[in-house]
Amino acid sequence: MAKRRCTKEGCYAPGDFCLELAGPLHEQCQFFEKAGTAEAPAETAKKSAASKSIPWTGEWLRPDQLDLLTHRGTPRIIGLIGSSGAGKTTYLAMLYSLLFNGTRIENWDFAGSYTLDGWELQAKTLQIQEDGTVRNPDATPSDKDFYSLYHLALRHDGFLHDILFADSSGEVFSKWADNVNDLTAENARWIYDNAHAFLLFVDCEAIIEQRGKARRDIVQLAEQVKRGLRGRPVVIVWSKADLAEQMRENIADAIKRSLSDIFPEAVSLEISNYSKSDSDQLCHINNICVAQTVFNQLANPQPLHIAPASIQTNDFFFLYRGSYGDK
Ligand SMILES: Nc1nc2c(ncn2[C@@H]2O[C@H](COP(=O)(O)OP(=O)(O)OP(=O)(O)O)[C@@H](O)[C@H]2O)c(=O)[nH]1
Ligand SMILES: [Mg+2]
Repeated sequence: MAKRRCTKEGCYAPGDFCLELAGPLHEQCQFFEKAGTAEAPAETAKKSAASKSIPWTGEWLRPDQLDLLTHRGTPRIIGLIGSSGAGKTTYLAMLYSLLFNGTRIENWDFAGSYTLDGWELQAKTLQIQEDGTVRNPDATPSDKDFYSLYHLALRHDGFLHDILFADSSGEVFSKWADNVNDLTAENARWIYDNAHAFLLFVDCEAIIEQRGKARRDIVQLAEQVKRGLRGRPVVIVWSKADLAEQMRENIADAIKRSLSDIFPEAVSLEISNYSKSDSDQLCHINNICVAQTVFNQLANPQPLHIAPASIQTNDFFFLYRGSYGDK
């Protein structure tokens, strides 16, 4: 049977991203050729039965597909937030590559994924090409209705946990940071409203190149994330930390101070996707540590420290503060 292929010039879907839709959803593209796929009726019937019984394709999930998971519990969503080019998608590609190569996340055992094709597609970009270079993932599309949720089923303390990493374009999140009601930032709003935890990416390279502007952008984004956080955990991820030494000390310190004022309890970790040795701290250890930290925080939520509002009443029942108050 002839292999289905794309008619758009220069597009190699399904072997690569769909050029038209700038993603892996080539089946939905008008250029993706259906010709040459004539199948025996029995084969077609078998496939259509399969497509009804298997409602997923292995590609990234969208919010409207989450009922795939909700029948067995509430999936936990981790939102990746950071400026454009901060290394969010590369982080996911590296995380999957490490897991695929047998690295374990302590206490969190891989138990499957509905989005293996999506993970593979990104991880493939990190494989070394014949000329010794790596391609790196393409920029995540910035249209307001583009979603890419990467699924991992993990076994922790005897229970199955469904985790979804919500990736998005940094461009969209920058618009959201300027104006949370921006009509073109719908997906950023969905991620912010629905995520159970966040990875906030701080791009060392942007700090080297843009200095004060990068600081303002990072602080503005962080303050916007803080505004409606409702106690949800945030892990601060200093990405491209292989370049960290080139950051101006005063700017890096100012950013660290601002972030620790905004998120006093957040864990900060430095990561890099460029390893220097076989068990590189920034690459092999810290990339896994980011995932482990946020998973642990999701599994053991911290109590909210909310001060009780002062009650204006003369009723002794409401005014009672426990026996310590008597001393
Ligand atoms: N020096 C260095 N560069 C990196 C590293 N990781 C990624 N990069 C570079 O950063 C670029 C952008 O990375 P992406 O993962 O696409 O960034 P992103 O945050 O997903 O970007 P958007 O999708 O546009 O929001 C890559 O193409 C690489 O060139 C790293 O660890 N070190
Ligand atoms: Mg991206």
